[in-house]
Amino acid sequence: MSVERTLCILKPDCVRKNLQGEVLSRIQKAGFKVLGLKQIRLTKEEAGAFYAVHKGKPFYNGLVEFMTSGPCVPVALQKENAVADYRALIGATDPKDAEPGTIRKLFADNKGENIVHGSDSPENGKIEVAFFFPESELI
Ligand code: DAT
Ligand code: MG
Repeated sequence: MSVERTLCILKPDCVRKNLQGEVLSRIQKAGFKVLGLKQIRLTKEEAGAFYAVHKGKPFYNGLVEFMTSGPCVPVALQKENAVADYRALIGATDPKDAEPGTIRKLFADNKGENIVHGSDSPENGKIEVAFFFPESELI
């Protein structure tokens, strides 16, 4: 196992529900180190670019709409085996399919509004952290 970076985004539903601290606390208790964190409001262009891999899918426009609907909180995380461990902690994309005790099972309303983002590979973890944080903002 090696030290990896993974990008968490506390999505607009998480911020609207005032769950930023609750969710981040669970992430920190699971051993993740917070390298960087900020609250931003994504533009349509930024959200579209971040989710470019999903362009053309039926949920793409709704996803961009949701991600720009209010502020969100990107969090750069680091840990041994961060990508897989973080995905296990948040649970499946659809909270209906998520394991009991996972962040999405506990807090998400549906597949579209699912509280948190997580990177899907160590390579994408690096790329997605860099999407939001210049190296100078990572400590
Ligand atoms: P994940 O966020 O678990 O990596 P993903 O990469 O497949 O899931 O999709 C990115 C986001 O897009 C997901 O968090 C919520 C939204 N999404 C995916 N599939 C969807 C669907 N069938 N209906 C509505 N939203 C969906
Ligand atoms: Mg994904």
